[in-house]
Amino acid sequence: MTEKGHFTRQEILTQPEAWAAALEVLNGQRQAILDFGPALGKSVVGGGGHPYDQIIYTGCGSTYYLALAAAALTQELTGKTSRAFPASELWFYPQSSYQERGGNPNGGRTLLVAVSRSGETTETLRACEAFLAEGGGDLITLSCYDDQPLARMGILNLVLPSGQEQSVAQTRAFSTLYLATTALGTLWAGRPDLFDSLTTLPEAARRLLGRYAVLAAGSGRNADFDRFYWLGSGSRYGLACELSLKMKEMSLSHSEPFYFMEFRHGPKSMVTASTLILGLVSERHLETEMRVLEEMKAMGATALALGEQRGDIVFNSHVEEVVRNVLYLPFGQLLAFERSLSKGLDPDRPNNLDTVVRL
Ligand code: F1P
Repeated sequence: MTEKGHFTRQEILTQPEAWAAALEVLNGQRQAILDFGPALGKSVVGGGGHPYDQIIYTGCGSTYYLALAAAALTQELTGKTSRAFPASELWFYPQSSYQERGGNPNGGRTLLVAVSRSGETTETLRACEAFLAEGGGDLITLSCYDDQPLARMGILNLVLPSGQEQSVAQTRAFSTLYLATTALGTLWAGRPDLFDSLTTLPEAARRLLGRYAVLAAGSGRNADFDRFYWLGSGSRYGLACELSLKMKEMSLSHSEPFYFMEFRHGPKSMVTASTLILGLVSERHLETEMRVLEEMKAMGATALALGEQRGDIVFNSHVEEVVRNVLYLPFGQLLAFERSLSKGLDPDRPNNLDTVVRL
């Protein structure tokens, strides 16, 4: 029998190598990705030559949160309207996302990007099937297994085997797939310089994992904490959702995500001396976000800020703000992992969960 958390630990710690391998795959697919060029207002593949109206990202659970983060980032990078829906919502309510009134008579104007670690989650497959049957537009898939159905459904299927995992809760798969959506955004934005800068992120993550492992263990194992709040705005909100889910799944703790400033509009009533707040702070709104954390500390909470230059977990990546988000993930994953172990749980096997949800 393997020790508790054996796989999750390994998957968290090998993220730098997984990211580097994924970036190589994506670099090899650079032209195929550029061919979609939605930011340039053209669809040269499949879509009849007209521009896409929107990009939709979809997934389930972790990969839905990934979709949220990716959509915000893609719109920020490219200016193209980008949204995220859970795959089940896309499947059940196409009229709320891509379906035009009276069908899609002129061919779809949506570029759908479906993300799934396994490539076999039923809701994601059904959403994609319905989208294609409806003529909703073009489909790109992002997954980790080339022998699963999703990897055969798109007009472009990007497979990143370095994200594959043994654990139920996603860590390495999530960050690797998320980094891939960041890479797509840089290329569609016509920013090859930003794409190239992504290759420095694995080393930055290696440094972070080394430098902050002790802080993650100390905070994660602190039994005084009984509630966790993850604050992140813009493209960081989806990541706050994912890290909060990690805390729930792995450690069965009370954990919730919020847009940074929204926390002050009600949720802060939950703050006590046993609260740990994790702030995914930006550079752009650093002062305002730091003030929120200070205010919560004055109410008795403990707060940790994660950010590029100032805070408790400092990236020092020197990569442009818009593409460095993936660095927020490793510390939060470690925190959840450590709390799980300290409660005697097995992070590899969260309660009631399966690796793949099938209907
Ligand atoms: C997503 C998913 C999550 C779940 C768990 C396992 O699957 O099922 O919904 O929370 O983390 O993965 P996938 O479509 O990304 O394989």
